[in-house]
Amino acid sequence: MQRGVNPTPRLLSASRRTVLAGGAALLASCGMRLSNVFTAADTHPTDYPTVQAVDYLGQLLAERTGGRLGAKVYAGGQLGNERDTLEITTFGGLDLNRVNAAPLNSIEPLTIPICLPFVFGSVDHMRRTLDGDVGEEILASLTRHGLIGLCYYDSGARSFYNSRGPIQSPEDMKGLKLRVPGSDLYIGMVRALGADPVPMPLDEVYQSLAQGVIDGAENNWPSLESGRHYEAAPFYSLTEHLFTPEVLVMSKISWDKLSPEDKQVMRRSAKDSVPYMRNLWDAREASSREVILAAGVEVNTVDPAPFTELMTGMWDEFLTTPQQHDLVERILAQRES
Ligand code: GTR
Repeated sequence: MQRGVNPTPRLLSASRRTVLAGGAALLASCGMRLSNVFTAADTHPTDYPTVQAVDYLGQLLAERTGGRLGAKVYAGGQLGNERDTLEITTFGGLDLNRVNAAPLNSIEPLTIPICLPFVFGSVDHMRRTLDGDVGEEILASLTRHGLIGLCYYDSGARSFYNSRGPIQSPEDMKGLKLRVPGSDLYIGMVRALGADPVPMPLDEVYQSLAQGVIDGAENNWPSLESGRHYEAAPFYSLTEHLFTPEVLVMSKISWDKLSPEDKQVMRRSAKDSVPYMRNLWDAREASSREVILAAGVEVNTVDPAPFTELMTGMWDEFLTTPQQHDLVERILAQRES
């Protein structure tokens, strides 16, 4: 494997996608891979569990190949938002990308079942399902889009937060302008509750909350804390409507340049980074909760019944193929009785 030129964050910030796209195309036309240190993107900062998990994966790769392979994470969204970096990954401008499953919905419809509200009843249910054949099938479906699905990471439960007041029932959501990731499913979900969905990338949420462009959003404890969104939206209502996982993908272009042995090392190391990530996640969820509560955020539990009814009522709109229905049935079959 040849050592190539690694894109630097400084170069990328000037005109991120264009420069990256141009560089990748040039290297691809020369038949070179970018580097044996895989470039990885993440929207979260360096202390976030997903970033640390990919760092750990890099260490495993280095250990297992005598330093021949490794990974370098460009954290904090410095290479662009998830939709953009996914596109870049598909054409080989990035080797690895840790994204949420939601932006994959518009790329591969088989990712929709694991993003449906209330499809998972708990973190254990989500972990168990994704560790089994359902998880593997969805990862494999990404290959036809130029992405190798390597593993899932945790993302806890997502709930609504806003600047107006506690949400006790869907009635309280009428007319709220709520940010959602760019996924039709999330847009439909917020509409089903009577609120106004505003799709936008994560890095614009803090500013938009502070300026009153949006009233709120929905996310897990660590994202609410890490992006300091709670400062501008001090009401967190525990709807726990989504357990959408994170997904680590590799560019198929980068993958195809690996030897069969290195492919195995990559797959095994990615899987081995999952328990490491889950430990970090559990600790981070607890510490984020403490920070948020200490900051005086009003946190309330909700009766999930009316939310479940409205949000599961829109599932069928997004399940258009027998394979998707089959996945949903198999996910539900793994619920605790
Ligand atoms: C976070 C997730 C990010 C991103 C973000 C969002 O929980 O880790 O990958 O998807 O949510 O809402 O955009």
